[in-house]
Amino acid sequence: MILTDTVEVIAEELFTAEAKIQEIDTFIHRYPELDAALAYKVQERLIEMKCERQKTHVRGHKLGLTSVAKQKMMGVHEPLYGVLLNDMELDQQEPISLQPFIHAKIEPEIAFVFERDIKGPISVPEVLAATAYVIPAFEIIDSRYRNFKFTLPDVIADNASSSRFILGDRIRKTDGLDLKVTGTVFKKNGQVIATGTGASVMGHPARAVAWMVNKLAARAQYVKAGEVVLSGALTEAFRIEENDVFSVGFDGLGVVQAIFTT
Ligand code: 0L1
Ligand code: MG
Repeated sequence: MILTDTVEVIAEELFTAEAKIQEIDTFIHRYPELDAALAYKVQERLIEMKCERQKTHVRGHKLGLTSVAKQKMMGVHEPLYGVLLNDMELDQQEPISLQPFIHAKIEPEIAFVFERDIKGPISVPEVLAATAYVIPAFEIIDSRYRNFKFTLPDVIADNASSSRFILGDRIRKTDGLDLKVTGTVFKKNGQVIATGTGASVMGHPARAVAWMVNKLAARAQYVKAGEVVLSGALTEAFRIEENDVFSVGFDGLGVVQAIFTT
């Protein structure tokens, strides 16, 4: 099979798995040629399919596997990135049904919005200088793969397990903020389940953003002014169960909540 067919077949199966809410087997055994570079092509095709068929559009980008702990767990040495679409954004005031998810998890992240287009090569100070504001956020991840288990190329193809995201209603300029020491307290049903700091995201959330923008540049892509970038989780992700209420507070940034139903 030629590579363009491989890209089309994998993207189609991932699209269908999500649409039908069905977990599927990973692709790496069926397509041993699936490396990270080919997987990003699958991801790009999957995003095109979603934009065409769901009448949605690109809202931003996300990073994943940004903590050393998660990279070790996966046996990889670098993070990965994916695309956020308009129809993935949820409102923190609206109860969220679990029906569209296969086996969703939730994690706290710092979202960036930029006042101008940012293109690689870019440094961490340049990312911060271009930042219009940061926002407390939740990412809901949901792998299309059986038991949430995959290799790196598989999960890159699956748009980095993206599913939904929720932004808080307070925005903050980064002046006077040191995001690497920004602490977070993550609660489930009123009980603290995890704490973390910005440093767990590649030493500094803006370093994660710079890493992604530099990778995007190698594919002639960039982050546009006004797009949202989820910079990576400050704690581990937790499985979401019926009627769970999650909240997370970030020092100096504010809070965000996620209310689930059945
Ligand atoms: O946003 C994330 O960190 C998820 C990246 C993909 C790996 C996973 O699903 O845990
Ligand atoms: Mg994430």
